[in-house]
Amino acid sequence: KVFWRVDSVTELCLICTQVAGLKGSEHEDVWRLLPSQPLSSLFLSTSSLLGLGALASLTAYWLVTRPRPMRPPCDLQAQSVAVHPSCRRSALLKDDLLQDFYYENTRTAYDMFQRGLKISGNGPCLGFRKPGQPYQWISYTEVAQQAQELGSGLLAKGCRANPEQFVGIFAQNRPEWMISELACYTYSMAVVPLYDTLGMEAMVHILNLAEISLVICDREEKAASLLENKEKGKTPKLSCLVLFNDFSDAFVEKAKKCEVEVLKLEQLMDLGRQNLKDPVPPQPQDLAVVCFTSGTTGKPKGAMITHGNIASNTSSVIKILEGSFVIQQDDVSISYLPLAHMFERMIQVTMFCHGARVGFYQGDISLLMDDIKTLKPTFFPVVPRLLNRIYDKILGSVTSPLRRALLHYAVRRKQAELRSGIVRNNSLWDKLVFNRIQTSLGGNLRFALTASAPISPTVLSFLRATLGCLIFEGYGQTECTAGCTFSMPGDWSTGHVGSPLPCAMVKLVDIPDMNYYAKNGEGEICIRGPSVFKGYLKDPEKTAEALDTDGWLHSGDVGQWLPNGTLRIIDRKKHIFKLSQGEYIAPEKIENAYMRCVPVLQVFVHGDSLQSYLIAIVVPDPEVFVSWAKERGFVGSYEELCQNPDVKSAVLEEMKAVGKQAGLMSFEQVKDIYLHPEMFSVANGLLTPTLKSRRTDIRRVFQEQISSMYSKTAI
Ligand SMILES: *[C@@H]1O[C@H](CO)[C@@H](O)[C@H](O)[C@H]1NC(C)=O
Ligand SMILES: *[C@@H]1O[C@H](CO)[C@@H](O)[C@H](O)[C@H]1NC(C)=O
Ligand SMILES: CC(=O)N[C@H]1CO[C@H](CO)[C@@H](O)[C@@H]1O
Repeated sequence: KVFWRVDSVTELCLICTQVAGLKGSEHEDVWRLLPSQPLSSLFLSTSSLLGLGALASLTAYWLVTRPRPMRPPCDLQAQSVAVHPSCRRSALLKDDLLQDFYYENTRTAYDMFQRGLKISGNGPCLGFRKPGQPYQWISYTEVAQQAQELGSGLLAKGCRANPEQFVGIFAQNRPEWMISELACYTYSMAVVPLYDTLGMEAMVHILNLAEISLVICDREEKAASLLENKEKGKTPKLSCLVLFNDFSDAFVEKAKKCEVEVLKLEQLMDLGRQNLKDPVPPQPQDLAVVCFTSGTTGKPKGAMITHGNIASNTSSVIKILEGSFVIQQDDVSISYLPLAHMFERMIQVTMFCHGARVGFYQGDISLLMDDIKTLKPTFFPVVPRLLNRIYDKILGSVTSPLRRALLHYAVRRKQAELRSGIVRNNSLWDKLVFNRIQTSLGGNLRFALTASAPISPTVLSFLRATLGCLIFEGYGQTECTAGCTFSMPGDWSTGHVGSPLPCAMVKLVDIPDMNYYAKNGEGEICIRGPSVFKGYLKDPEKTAEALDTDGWLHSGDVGQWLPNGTLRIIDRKKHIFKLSQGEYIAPEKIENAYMRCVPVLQVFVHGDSLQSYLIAIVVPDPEVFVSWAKERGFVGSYEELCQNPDVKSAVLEEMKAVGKQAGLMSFEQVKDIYLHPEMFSVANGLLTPTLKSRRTDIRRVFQEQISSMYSKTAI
């Protein structure tokens, strides 16, 4: 509980009404003023706040800002409906028929842009800015016009107007990216996004696999890296590079030597203008994007996403939001998440479909906050990593104990409101405490969407309170066009990823190895429906691994149905997970490396996507541990040694040395261990009959040790 002492109720009201009327930096002064108020004791709580309503000024204020709870589109205790015992669909659907599209005339990504073009009345579409300047906008008509010209230019350069024609795009997010993509859609061509983190080897593989002859790049450096491979004869098909930016004569010369033509985007558009062709719109079953994902091992796989996949996913989201959040023409979204991934693309398509605007960041993530402040977006697509940063920053900026106490108190009050379905940014607490935070995000935010990795419930619920806007969480993967579940408007509880989107059927499948059974409501998450992809490009083997013969996509994630029909992600089938900074970890590989360490008999490496480092539970080898310790000057019984922190450090050092020898990366090394004196065995339920670790059970048994290792922050 937080105590905030002031002289009397009247005085408190005066302060409150005054603070509520203040803006921005003026709050600073109030903060300085508050602690010096004469202090007697008054306990500020809900009841005393309600008591304030008696005062005329506050009553008036309250009447104006009286919060209205949001009506959820379905019963929040029954968010999905069972089709079969382990298979569920959205409660928003009338029957088991899944949703393909929302607006009758928008069944492809191309249609969706055309709809925006029609309803926007030539409104602004794509925005960009130079450092320190306001945003400039390209209108819908201009975008459509330029796309048609660019597309005609591609045709003039020998591209064919059909979905087997792949065009590479290798650039940061900017208006030209969208125009290039739309140019492809206008003539039924498919886009293949390339991005740096794939690595050159993977990119060469992609260019050859998709037989790409033309790549659109933003800068000379990127084009030059592609050219190098052509020079070495690795990408024989590559014959044309189109650049957004200016480039050097030397580059053109070099390209000419290896028979690659270099063009500026405008040149290609000019060419198209002179040879303008009528659009050849795609069909829903046509490929729109081949999205290559880099796995932990092996070659990248190209997920084939059709126009129908895109239309169904976006439509589902529009459907879920129809009661609470309708995207309007004056909505603005900020584009900074890589367009090479489906998440960002889906968001843009949704914005276009409603004639709304998309503003691009300057291309420098360190300037993102400045871009956001200038753009004042209403819609903020975001990933957990960034939300964590915002959370840390807010907490870090509040240093005085009084302010910190007030912040936490205010957050709790807002969270209580959220539980009753009220989402607002104009409560007393918003004006008093959260105003500066909201202004730093432009002050216009209505809606944020987080996806791509799980978010910590603490952070999510804290930000829902402080930002005062809707924050949804989605779960999915590229192979089902980004999304398969989504949080239901009005359900502000955390710890789950919502219920199935109207375009997806979700079922759980037994994983006997890991002790997950569908009859207990647990198992591998499988998805079927119009948003599920067609397969991996020219890779029947990988496709068969992901898609079974009945069309179910096997996600590799382990889920659990909650009683209210929402889904919780509880594990990974293949024991591969991501750390919070995005590095993939295969714990079994690391365990095998540590097993070579003399004092170690068994080891269980743990980490998850909310943590940035790994820890381990280690069972020392009873046969050698005591003598090993003695050599290093530690005496005691096996059990005693396990409890000795210095021995623990010695074991950890030894493990790190062995890990380094085995070639572990620094993020793969554990940062702390717990020495456990009892072996994992089949009898105590920690090993499977085939002597593999029962990872979930080990995690459960050592819950306490694991959280205590993570709570030591000084690592
Ligand atoms: C509060 O939310 C509304 C829309 O719900 C928005 O128009 C307004 O700008 C927001 N204000 C702040 C300070 O975020
Ligand atoms: C749904 O169930 C989960 C787990 O039981 C719970 O945490 C969550 O609060 C529930 N949601 C609602 C809206 O009751
Ligand atoms: C347009 C849009 O919002 N698409 C969504 C598809 O589904 C995923 C997961 O639910 C969302 O994250 C995407 O935003």
